[in-house]
Amino acid sequence: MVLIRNNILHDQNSLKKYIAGVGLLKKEQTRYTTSSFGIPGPKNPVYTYDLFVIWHIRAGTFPIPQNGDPMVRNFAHRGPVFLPWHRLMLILLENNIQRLLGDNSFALPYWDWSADGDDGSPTDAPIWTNGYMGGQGNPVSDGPFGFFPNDPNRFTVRIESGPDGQPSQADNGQGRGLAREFAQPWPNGWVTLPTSADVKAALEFAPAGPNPKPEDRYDTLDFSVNSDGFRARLEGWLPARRPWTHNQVHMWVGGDMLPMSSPNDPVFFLHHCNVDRIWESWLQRYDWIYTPDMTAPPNLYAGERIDDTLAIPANVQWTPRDMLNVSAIAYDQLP
Ligand SMILES: [Cu+2]
Repeated sequence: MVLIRNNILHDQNSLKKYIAGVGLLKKEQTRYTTSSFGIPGPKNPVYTYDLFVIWHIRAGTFPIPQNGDPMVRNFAHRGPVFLPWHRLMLILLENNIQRLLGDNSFALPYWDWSADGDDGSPTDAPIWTNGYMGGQGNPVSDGPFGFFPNDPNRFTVRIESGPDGQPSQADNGQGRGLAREFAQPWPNGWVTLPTSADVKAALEFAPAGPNPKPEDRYDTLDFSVNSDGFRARLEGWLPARRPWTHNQVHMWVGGDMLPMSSPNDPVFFLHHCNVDRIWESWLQRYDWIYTPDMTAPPNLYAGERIDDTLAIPANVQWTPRDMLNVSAIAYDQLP
C-alpha cells in the first residue's frame, strides 16, 4: 500500500491522527531510562517520543569522521547524510504512530512553510492556530501541545540539549512547557520564512560549467556546509551570509526549534516532512542519485557514503541507499 503524505492544511484526518499519535508517543514508556543514555539527574523513564529527541541530539554530537568535529559534519547534519537520516526518522515516527493508533493508513502530514513565506510569514498563519499546532509563547499555552498547569496530560518537554550539547533533563526531571518565539531578528536582519522561489532555486541548482553530472548537483567535495549543491542549499548553509530553507525555518520558529533537541516541538516532523518532500522532487528529477559512493575515503567520509549504515538509532541497519527510492511513500504534490 502506498501512503500519501498530505499537506496538513488540506487534510483534517491526518492532522487529528498526528495530534493523537504524538500524545500516545509521549505517554508510552520504553525499556530505557535516562541512565541508559548516561543522562544526569534523577533516573526517569524514557518515553517513545523522547527517544527521537535523544537520537537527534546524539546524532548531532557524533562527528564524521570519528575523530573530527561535529560542527563540521555529524551523523545527521552538515553533510549529504542529512536528507537520508531525517527521512529515516520520519519513517520511524510514522511507523510508531501507526502502531499506537492501530492504523496502517496513517501518513505523516507536511507543513508547506514556503506558502507562508510567500504570504509574508504571518505569525498567525493557519498552522499556528488552536486547531493545528497552537501559537508561540514560553510556554506555548494554546493548541494541542500547550502547557496547561492543571492538566496532568499536558504536553511536557522532558529532554533538552544541555550546556555541553549532550541530552539533559528539563527542569531536573520535572519537565516544562514547549517554547516558541517566532521571527526573532538575526544578525543580518532577516526575519522571514523561506519562499517558493527559495525552494525552486535549491531544486534547480546546477554547478557552473557545461553538462553538470547529477551527483555534482546533489553535493560535492568536501561534503560539508561549504560544498555547493542541492543538499547544502536545502539544508540551508548556502548561499552563505544567513540561514536558508531548512535552517531558516528552525530559526524562524525559534524556542525549542533552535537547539539539537528540536524534535521536542511536534512541528519539527511536519517541517522535516516538507524538507523530505522537496528532496523527493529532486530525486525524481535526477533519477535517485546520491553521493558520495563507496570510493570516497572512509577515513574522511565513513558514515556519509551510500552503503554506510545510518549509525543512530543503533539497532537499525538502513543505509542512505535504502532511503533513496522508498516506493511505499508518496506526496500529494511535489514542488
Ligand atoms: Cu536534524
